[in-house]
Amino acid sequence: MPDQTPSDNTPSTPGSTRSLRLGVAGPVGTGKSSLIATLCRALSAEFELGVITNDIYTDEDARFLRSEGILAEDRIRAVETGACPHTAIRDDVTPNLIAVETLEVDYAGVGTPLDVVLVESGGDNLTATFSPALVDAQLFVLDVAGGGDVARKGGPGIARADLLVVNKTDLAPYVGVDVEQMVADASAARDGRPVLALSRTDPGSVAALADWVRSMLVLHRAGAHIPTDPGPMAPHTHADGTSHIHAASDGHVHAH
Ligand SMILES: Nc1nc2c(ncn2[C@@H]2O[C@H](COP(=O)(O)OP(=O)(O)OP(=O)(O)O)[C@@H](O)[C@H]2O)c(=O)[nH]1
Ligand SMILES: [Mg+2]
Repeated sequence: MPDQTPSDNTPSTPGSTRSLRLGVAGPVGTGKSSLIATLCRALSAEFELGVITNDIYTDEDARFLRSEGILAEDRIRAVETGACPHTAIRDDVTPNLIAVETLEVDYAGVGTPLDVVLVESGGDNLTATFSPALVDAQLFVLDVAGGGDVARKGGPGIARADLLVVNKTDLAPYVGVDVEQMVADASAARDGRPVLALSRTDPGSVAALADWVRSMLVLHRAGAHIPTDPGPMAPHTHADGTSHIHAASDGHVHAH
């Protein structure tokens, strides 16, 4: 286990070979695992990749990704959070950080240091974002099936993730969503930060996603990307009746 000093997740310095740790967050079922599978398919010949999945009670996402057969099974590891997804990606990132570092150390040890580690959050609501202590950059994934107005609802992931993905655009005609309008609404909420309309069935959009990862890796390796915090989460209630109050400091109180 490497030293876990506070400086461990500071921006990489030029020449650093530490992997780019890339978070993928967003509401349940918006296509996070599928997006990771698509990215692995697009980039695995070019880069050494690893994946950490987060599920509350199972390793279902890791199983799905392994079943896709794109990466060696051992490159895909599951963290069973046992708690709300945002707890594991934001409030106490230790199990995830250990999983990422162990994966990195294991592959560096056999001479194939990882270039990118993708970390999938458990599906949550619009409020969950990664701590910059865990990932260098993060994508927030919405889908058209969640409704064209979701992009207008805001929240830290929509407003300030490094990339906002509007996923499953192939479904737009079936759910009556105007993708251009949804992207325009999202862009307006993001102050110029990038928005990508994506469908795994649209090769052009997949290529654009892969290009975004490549450019992020270049910035990371040059020490030119500073991980930023999309911001604290709003108080919110889960469907099972549990609620959480998050202070601006990110400390949070379990009210159930
Ligand atoms: N039509 C279409 N369906 C998609 C696309 N991407 C994902 N899906 C489907 O959307 C469903 C959910 O996809 P997942 O990748 O499991 O979503 P997720 O966000 O990882 O889900 P959780 O981890 O449970 O939150 C699956 O049935 C996918 O096949 C897409 O581009 N187009
Ligand atoms: Mg998933």
